[in-house]
Amino acid sequence: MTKPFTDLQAWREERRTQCRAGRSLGFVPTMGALHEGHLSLVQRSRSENDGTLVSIFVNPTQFDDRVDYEKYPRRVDDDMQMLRAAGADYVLLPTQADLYPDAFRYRVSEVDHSRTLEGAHRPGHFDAVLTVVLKLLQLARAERAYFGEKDWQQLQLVRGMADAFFLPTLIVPVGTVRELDGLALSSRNRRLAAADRAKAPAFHRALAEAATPDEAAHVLRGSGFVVDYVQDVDGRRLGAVRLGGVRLIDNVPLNGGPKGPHYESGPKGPRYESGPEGPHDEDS
Ligand code: PAJ
Repeated sequence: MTKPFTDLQAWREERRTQCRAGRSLGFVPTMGALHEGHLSLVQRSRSENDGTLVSIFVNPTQFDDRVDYEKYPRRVDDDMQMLRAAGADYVLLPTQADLYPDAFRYRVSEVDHSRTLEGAHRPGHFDAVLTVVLKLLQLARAERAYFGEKDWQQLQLVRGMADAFFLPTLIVPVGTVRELDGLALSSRNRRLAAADRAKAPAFHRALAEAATPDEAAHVLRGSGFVVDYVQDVDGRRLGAVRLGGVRLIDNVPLNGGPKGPHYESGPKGPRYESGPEGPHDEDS
C-alpha cells in the first residue's frame, strides 16, 4: 500500500513509530512528473530498505526562470499511480508554506563547485537545491537517500553537503536511465517538439563519442543545438544544451571511467547504465 502524507506532522509521527520499531527507510526526493528514471531510484531503495519514501515537491526557489517553473509538468495523480505500481510505501506531498516557514531566509551555500557548469548558467540554483534537500532529508530521517547520476553535479554537491554537515543519511548514486536511442529520461523531454525529439539523441552521442569537449560542442552546434557548455571534470564529460527552448543536461564517464553493466528491460523499455542489476557499492 502506498500512503500519501500532505501533513508533515503526520509523517514525522509515522517516522518516529518506524524508528522505534527499528524499520529502515530509503528516501527518493523528486519534483514529480515521474518516469522510469525516478522509478529506478525507488526500485533501488526498495531493495535496500524496509520502507521507501518518495517526496514530490516542485521547488520554486531552484528555478531561475519563472516560465520554466510554471511550465514544469505537474501530474500528481499519474505519479501516485506509478508509485503504487512501483511499490513505494510512503509519499510526502508538502506545500511551499510547509517547507519554507522561513520564506527562504535560511539557505545552504556551497561557494566553489556550485558556481561552475550548471551553477554558472543558473545562479543560485544549487543553493536552492541544497537548501530544499537538507529540509527534506531532515524530515525524512532516512538511512539512505537516492540521487540520479543524470544530475551529476547535483549528486556531487549533495554528497558534499552530507559530508560537510555530518548528515546521518547515506547518499546513494543511481545510474542514468536512457531511452533506447540514448536520450536520458527527463521530465522536460515531453516538451520537445517532434523534430527536436528526433534530434535529441545526438546530444548523448556527441558527449560519448567526441575526442574532446570542444569537438562535442562543435558537432552539436552543427546539428542545431545551442550549447551552454561541454566540459570534462574528474573523469566525466558534462554538458548542457538547448533545443527549441528546452534545456537538456547529460553526462557520460570518460574512457576508462566506471561505466557499469547495461541492462535492457525489453525492446521498448528503458536502458539502465548501471543497476538495478549492476554492482551496488554504497561508497562508490
Ligand atoms: P527531479 O528532476 O524530479 O529528479 C529526482 C531524482 O531523479 C534526481 O536524483 C535525479 O537525478 C533522478 N533522475 C532524473 N532523471 C533520471 C534518469 N534518467 N535516470 C536516473 N535518475 C534520474 O533532481 C530533482 O528532481 C530536484 O533537484 C530535487 C533533488 C528533488 C530537489 O528539488
